[in-house]
Amino acid sequence: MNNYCVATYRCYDPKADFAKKAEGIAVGLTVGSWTDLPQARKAEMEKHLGKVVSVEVYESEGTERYGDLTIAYPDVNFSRDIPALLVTVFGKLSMDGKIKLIDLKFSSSFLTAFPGPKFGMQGVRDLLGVHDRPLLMSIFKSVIGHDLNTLREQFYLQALGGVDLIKDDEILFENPLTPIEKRVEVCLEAAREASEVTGQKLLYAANLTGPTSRLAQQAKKAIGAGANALLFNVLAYGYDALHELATDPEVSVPIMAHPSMAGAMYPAPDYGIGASVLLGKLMRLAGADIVLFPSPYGSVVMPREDNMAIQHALLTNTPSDYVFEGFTPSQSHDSAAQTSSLVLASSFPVPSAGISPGLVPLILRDFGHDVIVNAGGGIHGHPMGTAAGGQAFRQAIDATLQGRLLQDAAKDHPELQKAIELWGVRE
Ligand code: 1AE
Repeated sequence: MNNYCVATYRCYDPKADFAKKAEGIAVGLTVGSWTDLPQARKAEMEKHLGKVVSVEVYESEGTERYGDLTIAYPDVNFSRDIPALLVTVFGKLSMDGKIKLIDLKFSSSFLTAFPGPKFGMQGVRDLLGVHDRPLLMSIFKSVIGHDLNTLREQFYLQALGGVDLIKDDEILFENPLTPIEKRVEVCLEAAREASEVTGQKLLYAANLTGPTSRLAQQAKKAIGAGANALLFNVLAYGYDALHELATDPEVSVPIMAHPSMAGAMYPAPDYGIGASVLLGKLMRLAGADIVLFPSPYGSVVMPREDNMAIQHALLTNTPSDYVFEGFTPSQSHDSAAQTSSLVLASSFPVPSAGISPGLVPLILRDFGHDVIVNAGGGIHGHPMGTAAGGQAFRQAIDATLQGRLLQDAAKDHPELQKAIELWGVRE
């Protein structure tokens, strides 16, 4: 029996026969043409033929008519890697009119090529020894053109603020002033010094950059120098580059996926790839332990429903969210779909961009404990300095967990008070 990976597309058209369109995709992206084939050839090609799983048409007054078309693609047509899958299901099709890839499910045999995140959310918490609250991350800012001493100083101040993670800015590339192995050495030295004051552990995600052919070597150089996490601009390199790193046994630290370039792919309603596929399922499948994405609250805004869909894709343990279960219950042959939980570890969600302490109640309302609160400008821009910026966030997180209004908690905490005066509160 064939295994299939399944793609769902949202297709906008005022008049199209969506059933016919779905059939055209199923045939066109697999065997090319079907009706013209002689019977003998049909028998041979049957196992390569795509199948329409479902077609749902939505039309109502005042909204554009669209259809959700779900097509199953036989695994036998493509190798077990994300580039081959994406080119099969959305290669040429991505350029063929108003059509957006909104979901993907995989056969259990395809999934076996993807061990997923090495650490996942639980592993990251274990490394830090923090299990009872959301984590806090700070982003290095304005570090281009600076030397190691300046970097060290900025790192120390961020760490003093009580953050759990510090990440490089994604635009800090390999450079002669602060090469990755030197950065790691000085920053982790500063982390140890700050830890004597805060008593906290800290992960530093150094930005892994350079030509694709040298990424693994760079990662190992950074890890050799003591790196305990890596940042990676996944979409600029491709998911397969992440998959290679995540499955390399010597890349023994969590990998944080940055969403750079995602804005070119997910925001249009009728083109591109849905946010939950782009920044959810495929990131987790390729092995990202931590995934950043724009939040609904800050400066680079993503709709809340997209955020919630990404969160679901990163955290769900329900096999049927990822595994295609077959065409009808009686045909269901995919054993992984019937096991009690998904084998992929979950990836830590990080809604980001323009986050300030006054947004913490909203972030925790939507994401609960299982989130990393992440800020750059909202920490460095604090009127009392960078360390106070981190402290204000920790105070906002503690207050929210205790069910206190930030305005009340701020009476006991000048750092939070100043942050609220500058950026306000949204509850
Ligand atoms: C969506 C990515 C956010 C990010 O990488 C970044 O640098 C945010 O900075 P701030 O918090 O907006 O200053």
